[in-house]
Amino acid sequence: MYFGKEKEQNSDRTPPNQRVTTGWPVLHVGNVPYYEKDLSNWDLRIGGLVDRPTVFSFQELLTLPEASKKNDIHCVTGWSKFDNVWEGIATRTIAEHVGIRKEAKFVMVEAEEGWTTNLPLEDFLAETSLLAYKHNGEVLTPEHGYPFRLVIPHLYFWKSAKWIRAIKFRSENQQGFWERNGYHMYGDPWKEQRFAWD
Ligand SMILES: Nc1nc2c(c(=O)[nH]1)N[C@H]1C(S)=C(S)[C@@H](COP(=O)(O)O)O[C@H]1N2
Ligand SMILES: [Mo]
Repeated sequence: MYFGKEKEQNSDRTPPNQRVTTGWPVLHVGNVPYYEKDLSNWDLRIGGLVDRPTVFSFQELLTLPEASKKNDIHCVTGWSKFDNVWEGIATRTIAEHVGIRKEAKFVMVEAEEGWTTNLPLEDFLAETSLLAYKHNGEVLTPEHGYPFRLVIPHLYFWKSAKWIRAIKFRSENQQGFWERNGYHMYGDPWKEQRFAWD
């Protein structure tokens, strides 16, 4: 792995004990999912505490207004990657579409093979959060989350679920996959909230 220059390591863009990489490591548990070319076997379910539970096909999602955002990402294993340009759909657009009820305070994100992660609603709805299908101008590769992944850049990157299949709005904060396995419920890289006890 190539690490960036000393100058970047010390910049105020790098959270504590992170190192900048120009590559893009692939990290996940389980298998990279296989989809039919036309994505007819893929959908995204939005439910829980919403007024209009919705099942989006891939084509239906692409009819929503597009968003593009540039940000830095920080993996809990210690690498950070700067200036990622993502194209996709703002999480706020999804929220407006389904109508989030006021009892909703947390989000559970479900991916292929039952992988999950949780975060507060406020963070899901941050101006910087989106559902991405392109990175730096290219459609996401299968390894990086094709067709859609969540991107929540202000939290450690494990909150940015690849291969998302459902988003559920909840009144309680429940643990996702890594959160059950010792990772922090929130995961702020600037406060080094890596593990449950941090
Ligand atoms: N579905 C799914 N999403 C996931 C994971 C996973 O295991 N399954 N791992 C997370 C972790 S720990 C990290 S660091 C990032 C890595 O994304 P990348 O492989 O595109 O760098 O994906 C996150 N999203
Ligand atoms: Mo990670």
